[in-house]
Amino acid sequence: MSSSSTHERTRTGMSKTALKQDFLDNLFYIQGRFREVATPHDLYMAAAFTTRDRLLKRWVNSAQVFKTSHARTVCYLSAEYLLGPHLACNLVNLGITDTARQAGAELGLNFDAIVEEEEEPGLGNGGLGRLAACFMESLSTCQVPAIGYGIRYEFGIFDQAIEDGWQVEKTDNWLRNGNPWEIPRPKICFPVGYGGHTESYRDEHGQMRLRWQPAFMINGMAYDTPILGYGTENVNLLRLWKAEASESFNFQAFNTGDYYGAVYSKIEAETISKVLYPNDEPEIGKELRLKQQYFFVSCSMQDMIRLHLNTVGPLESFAEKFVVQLNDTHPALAVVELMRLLLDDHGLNWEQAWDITRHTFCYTNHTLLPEALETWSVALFERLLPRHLDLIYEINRRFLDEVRMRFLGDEARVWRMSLIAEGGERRVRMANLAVVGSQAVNGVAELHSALVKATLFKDFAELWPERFHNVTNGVTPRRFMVVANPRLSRLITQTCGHDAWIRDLERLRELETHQDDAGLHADWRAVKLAAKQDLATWMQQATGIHLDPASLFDVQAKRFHEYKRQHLNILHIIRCYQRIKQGESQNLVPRAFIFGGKAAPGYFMAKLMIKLINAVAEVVNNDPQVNGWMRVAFLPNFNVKNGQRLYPAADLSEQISLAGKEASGTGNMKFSMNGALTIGTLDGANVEIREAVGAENFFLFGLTAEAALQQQLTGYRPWEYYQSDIELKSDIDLINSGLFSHGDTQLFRPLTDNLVNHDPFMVLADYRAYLECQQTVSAAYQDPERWTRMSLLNVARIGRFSSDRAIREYAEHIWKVTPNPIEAA
Ligand code: GL9
Repeated sequence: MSSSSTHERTRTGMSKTALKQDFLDNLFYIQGRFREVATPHDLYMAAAFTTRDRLLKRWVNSAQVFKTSHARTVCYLSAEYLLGPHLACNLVNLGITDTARQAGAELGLNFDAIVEEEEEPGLGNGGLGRLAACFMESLSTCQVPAIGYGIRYEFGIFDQAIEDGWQVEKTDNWLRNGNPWEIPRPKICFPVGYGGHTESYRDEHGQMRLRWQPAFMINGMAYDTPILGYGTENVNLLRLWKAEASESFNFQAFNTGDYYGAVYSKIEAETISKVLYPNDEPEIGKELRLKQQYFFVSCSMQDMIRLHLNTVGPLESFAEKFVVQLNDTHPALAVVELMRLLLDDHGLNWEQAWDITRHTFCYTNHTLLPEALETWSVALFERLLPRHLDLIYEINRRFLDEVRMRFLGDEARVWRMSLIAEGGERRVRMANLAVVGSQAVNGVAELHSALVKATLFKDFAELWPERFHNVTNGVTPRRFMVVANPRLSRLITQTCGHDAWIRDLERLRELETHQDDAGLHADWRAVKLAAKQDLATWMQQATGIHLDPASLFDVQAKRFHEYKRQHLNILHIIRCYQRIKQGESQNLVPRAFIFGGKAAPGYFMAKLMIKLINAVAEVVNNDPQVNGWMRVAFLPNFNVKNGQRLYPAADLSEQISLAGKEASGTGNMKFSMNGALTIGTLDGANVEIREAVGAENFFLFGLTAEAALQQQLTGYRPWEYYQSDIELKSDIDLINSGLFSHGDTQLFRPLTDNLVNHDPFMVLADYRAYLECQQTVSAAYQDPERWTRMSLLNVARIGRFSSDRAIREYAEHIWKVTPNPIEAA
């Protein structure tokens, strides 16, 4: 047998022998090491390459089939992908986790330690970026041809350290040790312009046309990461762009002797994909962010056009080949960029170009918070993207004519719907641009989508009711159940007698027939206890805090934001503390209160909440009088990897945002899938989770979105709650007393003053209901049989919240694409 065919066989073979052989080969030929001197990182790299070799074949095969079959393709445009570690998920999706574990054992390696070694690509802030990552995995699993486009940030979301109770941000240098999952494509590279001016000229037919003369150009180079589906040969592509200096530009400076100028322009070009912007920071003046958005959108649209011309041909059919999903407004410039490319570079006329553009895009809205709705100043646009501003004006002119015709004399409506906000500094409204340029607009949970139509886009929904949809979010059970919680997954498979639930999550419902099985209850509790022990061990080592696995693990893990109301949770903790101190512990159960989450570096209130949690933790954890009853712990650096430790160990999931503010939430789904019960408001997807799992298996409290709005309209007076509820008053006063701040009575004043005087998210209005609901939680936990049954039913009925279901809904109602199964090559 020739050596090349042997090589071929081992490199793609799924047998244990092949894995072992290939692992040692990769260790030697890629890392330049042998077993005895290899570092943990070397071992991880060898394992990653061994896994990658096995998915490349499927990937190349998929790409070939999609190319020749001219398959309709979904392009997902997202400024963020919060991917999480690849290795464990790729092994699961290849179906070789057990084989790999055995192969490792035979080589004397610790499989879990190797998996643990991977540094995750944190190319997103939170829910929105993680959703994009779940969707990419489900697109492959559901066999929908897709490309995810985004930015290859050199620095992802910062790493969070806790120092003296405060959040400290550290740069995330995730590429430092190399990234084995990506393949650089130096030949897939597009020029992107900025600045300059537009000029008119006469084309070959004597027609007057406009074109853009940018002041400077940079290049975007593609880095491809294969995204495997579960139990399918389909592999899709995540294509991330890295900014590089364009060489011709460099040379110009170089030739005139300006060496430093040439180098400087290179550095400046490369800053465009340097760093991910944290959320919840004022956009004002973030010129680099607009540059980033245009950068990746331009590369992506140029790439689609290249692919179309190479495969299908004439651009008239572009919208049949591609459907482009805009993940929030961050990529909304794609609408304008496609117009520019079709008009200026490819010679189409306005009607043709607009018809194609309008049928290409769809837009997902992820938030109603006014401060998160993007606008960019017209002045900045003019300076950076003058041609695009012209096009936006023209799109707006034609659009507003349509509005005027439909709603005669309603100039107030025209004013509200315009793509340009007038009065004060003129600004481009990216959300309005996204709606005007899309054939479909959706929210991310039923309540949110209804509010989108009734409030944010009311005028647009009146003009184009058929454009508005709902697709409730989902998460991938492969990562958040199979990989994160192998014990629970095994128990489910054993109980159901199959593992088909992993691909068809509705089949978890089969667990319902076992809901009263005492043996299963015992196993269910043992699985939860083991996960809690794992987390306790990890927390002890990471924070020095001891958690008792027998206590109720009460977890709130998500970004820090006032609307998510971590402070409501803290007020409850302080109430428990005071009750125990006063000898009123009869209705309590021992609890571990666990928090995780990052605050935007510039968001003072959110950072103060983190400090308050750690301050309360310090007092509570060092008070022997309460220690048998409660612990408070902050898990540092909540990211995908740490999330995977947290979800399986939670008994109680805190989803306590003010109703109407959380568009969907996705952590709520991850906790439920792992058997945690939810304490929550009627907000976002909580509403649908409660409907699915049954009201009797969900701890509901708080104002409805409607009641909250009503109360704010008629005048909400938080101080009245403060004055009339003595427990509430005493909890807030205890913070102000300096007990948690070594006598500093001022430290937390910004928080407490804001609560008492403004309380924009109605913490005080929901305080009493929250406390009462927490009492019903404690009572339920005291009955283990009942609790276990509730937990089991949460898992049994959570199937709807798989991202596979979400993707199928997008495919059918929004994208009009059908699955394209790939045969094994
Ligand atoms: C968010 C919403 O706030 C969440 O409720 C929603 O679940 C996700 C995904 O649809 O999108 N929108 C948003 O800007 N973020 C979300 O989590 N923020 C971050 O990603 C930090």
